[in-house]
Amino acid sequence: MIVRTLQEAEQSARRIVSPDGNWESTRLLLKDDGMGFSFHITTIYAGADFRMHYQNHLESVYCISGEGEVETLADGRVYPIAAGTLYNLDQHDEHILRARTEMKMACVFNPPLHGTEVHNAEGAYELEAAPVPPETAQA
Ligand code: 9YT
Repeated sequence: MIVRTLQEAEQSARRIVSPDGNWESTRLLLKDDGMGFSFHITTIYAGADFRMHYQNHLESVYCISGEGEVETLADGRVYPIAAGTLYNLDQHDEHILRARTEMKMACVFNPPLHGTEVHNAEGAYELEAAPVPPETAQA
């Protein structure tokens, strides 16, 4: 069994701060855990407004707290986000995420992330990113 706490993981290299200043994410489960998905607690900072396009991954995002919206670029639909909302990028949907307040999200990625990924110019994660630093493996 694998047991971790967010509090401990936040103090380790599992916590990734996005260079674009829009979000940070603590990756509680990663590829090397062997679950077939990764699981993250992500904070989207208030006022963030940015585009993503996960061409290589499927993602489910559950809002724990905060308020915002997500827009799918293919059809221009805008979906409000509040505590309890789950959105799923089942079509590798290109989208814009807007945070009216800080939002806490639980995110699941398939295939799982390695751990150190940040968005590339397309708003995607490369499929083969750098492996997790050894010190995180024990966290
Ligand atoms: C909601 C979302 O996709 N935010 C970007 C960060 C991502 N969830 C991650 O890497 O944990």
